Amino acid sequence: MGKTRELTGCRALITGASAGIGESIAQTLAASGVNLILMARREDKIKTLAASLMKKYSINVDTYVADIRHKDEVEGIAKQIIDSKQSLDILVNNAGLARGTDKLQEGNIDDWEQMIDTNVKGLLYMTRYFVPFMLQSSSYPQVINIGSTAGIQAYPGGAVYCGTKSAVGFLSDGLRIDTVDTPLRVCNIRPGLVETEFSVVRFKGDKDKADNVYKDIEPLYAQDIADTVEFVLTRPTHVQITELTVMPNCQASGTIVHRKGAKQ
Ligand code: 8X3
Repeated sequence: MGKTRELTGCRALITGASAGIGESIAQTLAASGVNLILMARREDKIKTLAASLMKKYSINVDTYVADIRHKDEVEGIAKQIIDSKQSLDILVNNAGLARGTDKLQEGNIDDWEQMIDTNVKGLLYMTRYFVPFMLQSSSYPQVINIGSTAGIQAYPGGAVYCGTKSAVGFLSDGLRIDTVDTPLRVCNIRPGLVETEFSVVRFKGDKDKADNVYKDIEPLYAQDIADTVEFVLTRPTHVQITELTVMPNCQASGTIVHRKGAKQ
């Protein structure tokens, strides 16, 4: 029987750490004594979060402002982190977004590019620039990619978002295959409906439309996904959870959701 993996003293990099699932993961890992590197576009948010986590948990937290769509920014940050000569044990590729619900044949190309550049290319840049360093610096490295139930089954108006999240699944599998002769563990966590800024971003600030997504249901909360991440990370090191789908109890698949008062 293997021992639960101890996280205290590990170092984790989280993208999209300024809010929602990323922020909850940062809070949860900090409470387990993990030193953090927070990456996001919003400097004020990650700086405030870092200050509060350092004070509350006596851990080290570094912050880097970056848009992972920009390869040079990711490369520059990787250089600084590698030069710091501290290990990197955990990479949480959490940054991602959905934009719009247009039919594919009428879709907004700028929206497509933003989703593909962040959810797929940004994740690839992070993987390319950080995984070799993790393999070299950590005894038990782990990559967690935040995918989605949208990557299992397409839904109306979600073709490109679903396509990007389906790509996250295959990129997770590909990385696991290409590093099978190393200690790296790779997990694709696929959340269903989680109430965060996700829908406000998708509907470009239209709060009413966003609220409708979670109307008459109890969705998941960001903390539920952070708890899942912690569960995956703390399995004994010979155990690799390759993918995990987490939905609220009212959801049965990407498209089947029971709303209070509705007839099935
Ligand atoms: C988010 C899940 O169903 O809102 O990745 O697309 S869904």
